[in-house]
Amino acid sequence: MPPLAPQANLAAPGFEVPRALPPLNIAPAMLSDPALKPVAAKLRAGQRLNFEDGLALMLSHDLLGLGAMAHAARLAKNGRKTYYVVNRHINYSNVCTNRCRFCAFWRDAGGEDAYLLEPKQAAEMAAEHPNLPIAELHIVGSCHPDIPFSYYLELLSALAQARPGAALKAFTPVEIDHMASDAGLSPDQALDQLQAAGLGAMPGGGAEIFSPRVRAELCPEKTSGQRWLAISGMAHERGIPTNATMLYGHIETPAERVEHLLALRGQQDISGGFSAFIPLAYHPANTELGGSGATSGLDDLRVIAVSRLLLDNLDHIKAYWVMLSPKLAQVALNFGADDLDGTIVEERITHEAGATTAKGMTEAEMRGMVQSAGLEPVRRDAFYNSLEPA
Ligand code: V47
Repeated sequence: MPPLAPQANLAAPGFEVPRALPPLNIAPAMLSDPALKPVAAKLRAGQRLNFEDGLALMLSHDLLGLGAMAHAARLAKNGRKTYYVVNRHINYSNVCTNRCRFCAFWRDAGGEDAYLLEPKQAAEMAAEHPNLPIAELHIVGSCHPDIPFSYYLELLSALAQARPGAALKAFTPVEIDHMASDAGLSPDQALDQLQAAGLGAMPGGGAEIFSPRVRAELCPEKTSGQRWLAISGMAHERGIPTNATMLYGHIETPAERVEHLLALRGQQDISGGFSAFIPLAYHPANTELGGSGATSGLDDLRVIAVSRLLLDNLDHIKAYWVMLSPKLAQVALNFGADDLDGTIVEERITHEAGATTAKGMTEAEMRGMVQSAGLEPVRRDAFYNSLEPA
């Protein structure tokens, strides 16, 4: 199946689409899988990879070969800089009508531990730890069946007041789609109002895998892949940067992964506002879908490496330590990733699904992970501005 066609959005004047990768210096001797050699030749020539190249990468077991190519791409994009953000996650509600089969976070309205935070309660959480230099509030919830649109505006205003120094990175394209349609607004109209209330950036959740086959099986109620891309493009048009994700390690095929990555690349060619890509490793505990266990370390590193190579027009690839474990996330910094995400304080979505990692990390721990990998830690804000002293 060909990649999904990206949605045609107006050019996003606030963003410059990052240039494709420069020619990379990859010695043929680094590769043991013959299928990687033609891909490496294209990378050496500075050519863009296509679907067949992506599939060869995604099927390869030559982890060191993949890592060598992806690390060269990472060094070309970001040098040894390795980003992290002092942030806090706040999940305003877990009541969700989508009932995705891979998700352990959602509850039905009225369920035992269903909750909805009042804007005031969320603001109190944001104001905790006043001495932490929190640069970003990561706000994600659910598709709640009966929240008025005014709630989301009040939530943003309350958070902005409680933590004026922090950017509000809030609401996935799926949540925007849901809240807009409930309120009888178009996503464009909803984004305008949210931006006026303080929305500064958007997280990349809800993308899952764009394949209609997989969505029909795992999350038939959810916003389609095409709409997810289109709403991301609408945010970019307004100068709101967003992230992109891919949930992998469930029922998707290698080809569906590659199609997903190429659809993101196509959208980025048009609207240019994706800041970072975050592969999300499926955690099966407490989900309806279930599954035999966690993703393998080889697959985690392969997805990071292939993402770095295919997404030549995105600047940053995150190794999300919550899902990968800090140890593997540190290794991933040599397999294409240049960002560890954040300090988080309290992660809930992956922990409901069985994550055994800590719920948050200190800045010192994050810097230590980077430094002991021989790389250069850079504290950033939500927009990848460096917050280090010059
Ligand atoms: O949207 C749900 C995924 C996402 C499971 O943009 C699961 O900076 C694994 O999007 N196993 C939320 N994943 C996390 C997310 C995110 C995280 C960190 C940074 C950013 C960013 C975004 O987690 C959901 C869904 O795609 N998810 N259930 C599960 N069982």
